[in-house]
Amino acid sequence: MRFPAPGRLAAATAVALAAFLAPALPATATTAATVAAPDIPLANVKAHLTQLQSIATANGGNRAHGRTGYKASVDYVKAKLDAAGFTTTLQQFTSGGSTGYNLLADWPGGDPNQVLMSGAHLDSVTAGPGINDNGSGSAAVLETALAVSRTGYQPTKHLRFAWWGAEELGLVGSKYYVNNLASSERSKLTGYLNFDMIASPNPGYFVYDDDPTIEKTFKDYFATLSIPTEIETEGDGRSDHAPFKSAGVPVGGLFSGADYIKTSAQAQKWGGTTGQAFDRCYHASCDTSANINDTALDRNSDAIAYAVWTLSGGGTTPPDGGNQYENTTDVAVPDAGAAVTSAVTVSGRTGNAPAALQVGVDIKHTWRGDLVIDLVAPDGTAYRLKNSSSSDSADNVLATYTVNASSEAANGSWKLRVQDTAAQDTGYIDSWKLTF
Ligand code: DTR
Ligand code: CA
Ligand code: ZN
Ligand code: ZN
Repeated sequence: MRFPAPGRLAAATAVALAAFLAPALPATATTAATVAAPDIPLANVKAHLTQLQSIATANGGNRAHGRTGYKASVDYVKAKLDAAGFTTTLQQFTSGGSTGYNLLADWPGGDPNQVLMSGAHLDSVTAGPGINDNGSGSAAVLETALAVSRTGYQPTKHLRFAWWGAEELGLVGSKYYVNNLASSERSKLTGYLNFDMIASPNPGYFVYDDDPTIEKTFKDYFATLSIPTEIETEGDGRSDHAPFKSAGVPVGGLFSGADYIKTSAQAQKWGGTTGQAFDRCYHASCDTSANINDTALDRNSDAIAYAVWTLSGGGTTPPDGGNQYENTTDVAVPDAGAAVTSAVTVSGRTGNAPAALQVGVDIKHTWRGDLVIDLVAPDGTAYRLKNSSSSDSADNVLATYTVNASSEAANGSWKLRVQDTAAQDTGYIDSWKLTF
């Protein structure tokens, strides 16, 4: 440091400076041919449905395109995904004079040239809250995505999840997405899995028969439960898989039935009521939280997870007790400029971070007194690791700081934030890591 930026001088504060950076033990992940899919907790899926019901109730009774209830639904789902370490994108479009939103969520990692997508439309009709149509699909896809994060799943393929807008107006959101996807990006899609109405109160177990591999994957799952399935025969074009199929993407999905009537033969194999619609509240105001069959919701949610894990091509999960998360990408620190950050995604852990979270920092920088360093937790809380100092003229910061992060959820995107507060000396973040 030669000329401190005005007002930047600060006395060093006492920060627990630990010993030297522990020798980095390579975090060897357990590599398996195929990692088993986790069970999707029904209670978690229903909790999302409860939230969507509350949102509808607070917004005129629906979650329809162009209404406040839809954007509130998007905000709810997005917040969950951001906190779980997904890279989310809101894609806007216009339909019927109103702004619509598609929500995309990418799970960092995997082969970018092989993308497996799973999706559900998040909008309801204006007549009601749309809890089965299609809160059920939306909640199950959300909880599957959260399970990917919770388990720290690192699939061979890249995973992308989607929540579509304005499906009820004619697949508007999904059509917009596919039509605006560059052909080079479209060709990377190895499959699109669609889930629209998967918890109908008088349920059937229908599997889309568009792509044979995807169809078999779902049928194999239901065979493990000894549940016979039928081919979804209401014809293509009835939901958001249609634009993907038209674009040549392999598609599949699950469906528990809408306004068609359950036959006696179907009631024989699935239970329920002969001569009654699979969902008597289809597109009606009674499509509320009470309009859900829990068994169908649970089975279909688990089937979604099974398909996502199976079709994402093997993968790894962190070793039991895996406790190190590192980012070794160099990040330049602008001289006397804005702060920069480097992130690590923590996943697969339960509960909060420890009271003695170890933060290993390796920054190459002349006159390290210029630097202010913070750890930023997934919820945005900043923990000061190092203050600037007008007297610390030594070079480089190679240290491990101990932070009491016990009030922070462990999973999510943690960031190291570094700012050079004085002119003339420069450097970069070489690497940093968290040890739980
Ligand atoms: N169009 C969907 C419901 C629906 C009706 N038939 C099928 C077949 C396959 C998937 C979905 C549907 C809706 O109203 O959102
Ligand atoms: Ca389950
Ligand atoms: Zn519908
Ligand atoms: Zn639907």
